[in-house]
Amino acid sequence: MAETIRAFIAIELSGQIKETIRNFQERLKPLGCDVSWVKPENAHLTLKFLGDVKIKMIPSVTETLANSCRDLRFFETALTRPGVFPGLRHPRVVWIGLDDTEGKLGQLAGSLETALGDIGFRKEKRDFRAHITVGRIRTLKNITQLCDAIKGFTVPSSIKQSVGQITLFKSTLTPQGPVYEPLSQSRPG
Ligand code: 2AM
Repeated sequence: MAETIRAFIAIELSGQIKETIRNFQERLKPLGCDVSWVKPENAHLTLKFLGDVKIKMIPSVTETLANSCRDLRFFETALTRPGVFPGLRHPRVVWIGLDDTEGKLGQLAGSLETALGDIGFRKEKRDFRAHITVGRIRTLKNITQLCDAIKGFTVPSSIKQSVGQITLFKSTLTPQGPVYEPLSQSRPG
């Protein structure tokens, strides 16, 4: 049997961003919705979900990340606003956005997509949207209250996130929720 691990590539978030996520969730939790909230300490910005990866592929994934990072120049982004995917009519995921008006996050995700495609990873069909998932909606219980509260929440514009490193994570699904473990980190060369 091929040994695999579930893996993804992400940007780790600052303590200040995690604190904002915690505050946002604390505002929404009393609404009594049926949402599985992401633990703030687990929150991240996913650049590429790899799924089940053969362990023997991990060194070439790490090398691909290092190569993609060579063109990465340190930059800053900031939290924008919260929202839901795919839209208010069928909300499934609660998120907070990250500013990508300059397209740098999209370019980074795109270059990873291309480089990982070259070593056999399936291309993501959906367009990249710079977001942090903060909750997954299980049922539509009290959904109107949830959507109204999300629309009414203003994220302080001063909350910045620096992007100068990408992390390959191992994800282990447990009954208590996913456990994420960094396997390697790549920085600009
Ligand atoms: P997202 O919800 O932030 O978009 C780790 O599981 C991360 O991989 C998740 O935070 C999720 O990012 C992303 N991901 C993308 N596709 C996924 C899938 N099919 N199953 C699980 N996670 C996926």
